[in-house]
Amino acid sequence: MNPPLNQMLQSQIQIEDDRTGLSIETLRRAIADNLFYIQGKFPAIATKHDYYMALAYTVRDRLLHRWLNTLEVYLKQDVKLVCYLSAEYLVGPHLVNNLINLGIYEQIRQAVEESGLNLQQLINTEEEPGLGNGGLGRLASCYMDSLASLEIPAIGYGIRYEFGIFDQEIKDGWQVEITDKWLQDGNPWEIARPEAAVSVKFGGHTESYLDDQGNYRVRWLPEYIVKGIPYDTPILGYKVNTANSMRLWTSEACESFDFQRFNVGDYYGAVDRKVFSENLTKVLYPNDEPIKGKELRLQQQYFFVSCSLQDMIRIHLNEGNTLDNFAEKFAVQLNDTHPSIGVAELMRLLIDVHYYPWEKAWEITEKTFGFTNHTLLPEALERWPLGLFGHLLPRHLEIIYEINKRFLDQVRLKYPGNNEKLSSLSLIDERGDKYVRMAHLACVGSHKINGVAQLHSELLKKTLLKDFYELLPEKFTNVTNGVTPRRWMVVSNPELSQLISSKIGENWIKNLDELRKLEGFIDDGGFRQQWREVKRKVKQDLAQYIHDKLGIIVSPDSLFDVQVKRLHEYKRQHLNVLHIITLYNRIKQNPNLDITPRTFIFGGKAAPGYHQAKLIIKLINSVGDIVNHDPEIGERLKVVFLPDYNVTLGQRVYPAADLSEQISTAGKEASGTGNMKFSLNGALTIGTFDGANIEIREEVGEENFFLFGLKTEEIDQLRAQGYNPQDYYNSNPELKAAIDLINSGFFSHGDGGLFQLLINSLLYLDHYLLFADYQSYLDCQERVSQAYKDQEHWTRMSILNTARMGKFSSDRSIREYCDKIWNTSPVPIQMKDYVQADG
Ligand code: GL2
Repeated sequence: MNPPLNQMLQSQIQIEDDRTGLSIETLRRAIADNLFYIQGKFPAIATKHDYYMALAYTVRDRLLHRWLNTLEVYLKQDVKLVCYLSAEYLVGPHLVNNLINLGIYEQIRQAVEESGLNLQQLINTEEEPGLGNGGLGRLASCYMDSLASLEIPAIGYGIRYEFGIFDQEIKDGWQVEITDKWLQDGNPWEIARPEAAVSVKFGGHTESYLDDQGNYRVRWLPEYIVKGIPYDTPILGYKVNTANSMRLWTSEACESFDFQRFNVGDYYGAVDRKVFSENLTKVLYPNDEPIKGKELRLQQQYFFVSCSLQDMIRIHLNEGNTLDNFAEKFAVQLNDTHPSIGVAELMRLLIDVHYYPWEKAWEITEKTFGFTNHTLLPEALERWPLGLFGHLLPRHLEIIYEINKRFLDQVRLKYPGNNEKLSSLSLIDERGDKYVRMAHLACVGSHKINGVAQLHSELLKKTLLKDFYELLPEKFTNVTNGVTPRRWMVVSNPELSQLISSKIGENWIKNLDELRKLEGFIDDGGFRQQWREVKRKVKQDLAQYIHDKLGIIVSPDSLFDVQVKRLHEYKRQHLNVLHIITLYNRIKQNPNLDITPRTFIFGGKAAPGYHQAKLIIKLINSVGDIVNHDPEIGERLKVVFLPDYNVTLGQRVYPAADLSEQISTAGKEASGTGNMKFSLNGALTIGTFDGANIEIREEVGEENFFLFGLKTEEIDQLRAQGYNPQDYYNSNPELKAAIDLINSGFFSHGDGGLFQLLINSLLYLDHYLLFADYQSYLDCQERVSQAYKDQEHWTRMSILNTARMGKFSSDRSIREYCDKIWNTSPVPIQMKDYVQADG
């Protein structure tokens, strides 16, 4: 009997097509085809970049089936969508991640080789999109990976900065910033959707009117309107069919020219508005944490939030809904205060555009939003001067006043006659110059507020948001951060991933708790040997990279002691430097000293206007110059500053580390996520009782973690007594010697003044308590050195670190967000008509 017609058709469709096929031959042909038809090149004139593009399009075709299928299912089933609003995404390179998530790395490698090329070289050609500063932006990208891998319908909304985080060069030891032109050679991963453009208003004034039914209404008459164009990038989950969207907005002028001006001969005036509008999404602000009230920054925030909320409403209404059930269909997460203007914007859209009564609009708004706080640093709390805010967003200021009025009524009921409470909780700071407090707006307008590690969430309740916690305790929760094991193990450390899979299978990649099974192999000497060999191999690779980039020779047998993260005084890279100088002094005093050879590796960018942070970079490089060239030191100490630390470089560095430096002043690092990446890759941590370090230590066991330094309560006590850094300087000869050596100009060609600002800030203020923690840090480092001498024991500790990192998968974090905050569940995607995900 003949097979039914649809089965016949199905089998015909499954004959390999150039855009979907996964056989090596088809992939090879597709790459050649794209080179010709998309890049317009033939092999003899094609550059590496042309081949990269041809390959990227080949991979993108294979994503598109999953992506469109996913979108279709979301549409048909009218699913609940998580909308992650984030001003930053530190995406990292797409190509290799997509190969891993599609499960076609090996096929592509062979197809590329058969074309006479090298896959690694093509992978290295990709310019990573650096649309974020540090941990906060990288977290957003890990969460996008987990959302897709867990099959949770989601859109990541953000800004398509034309210039992302600057590229860093080091000249004469100083940081030099170079514009990041990531879009210059084209971006094969995104698709523009001009048909989904929206308009965003700015400035002007409001006026009230009565509608046909006699209702009091307000309309906003803006000074100007900017167009937002979405660009979509598919974010594929790991070995599932779900591909969610990252939708980034670009600003454009509504009209290319102002024709009235053009007609009267004012050509330059005519293009002014266009240039002004397009400037809005030109550049990412390069400050990691504290930012000052810059008008353009508020414009950026409002722009992308308004675009995104209008987009959600359009999607919702297109599906035949009314806005009554908006909160049941959209869970909108505010990634820090940057998008918190969304609370006022959703109220505006509901009231002024969709004519909802205040009470109903407020109910929808509060149910829709969740707010994640990412820092306790008071200087990072966004406040906008009232004048600036009202000038740019006059209608939102009115709405915020009304929200505040109603909120303060609630406060009065709870605390009658307590003006202190009213003033501390108010959305408007009126203690001097007036400001709008964005964190307060986010707290009042969200149904849940979370910190990003247990300690941080506890401190939030005790300090920064204490009054809110007392008033609204049920809103507060914690979701400890996590990182995706796909990028931070499978992509970045294929050698270790393969070793692990050879022992416990591949399920750990989707269920990181399975790494616990490695504990069963801890007594297997052969396995420990293999573990060491992998570590040595990746250290050798990094040593080669260091040599190629910087001409410094480092030994892969030395202890790789690594601190990579943004430069910030609270992260205390300079405490690390004090340790290096102390070891240097010890060797100079006792040239035969037997110490564990170490390679100190640093990397990280400083905000361009943050002088102390830039001085710390200069200090690291200056100390390196002396230490690395001192024959008496030899191979015992090397100091390396890796320029332009970014996701791509992180992928090289984490796997090669023996020791992870997580040495922030306790209470200052909200969570940290680098700490998790290191541990996952088998590094041991030297760390303070801060952020997620505490939970990492809890998981890996205190005997497998090097803890030092004052705890938050001890710091509070010390400060209350009156902290005097001079006491430590005067009573600790090694500390004094290290500081004096810097001050003497020894590291700066005799210029004793070069580091004076930095040293004086330690001697006379030491806000981050380096001196108080110095001795404890040194003692702990000594324990590290001793431990490293026993390689068998060190390997056991390393394996246990990896084995016990299950908790720190971003999959676990996302599950918690789904349960505690978003109330969403997975929607598996079946492929129709096309080949299945696993090929
Ligand atoms: C940060 C915190 O400083 C960091 O500790 C945390 O891990 C990340 C992600 O939650 O958020 N806050 C912040 O503003 N930046 C961070 O990295 N930039």
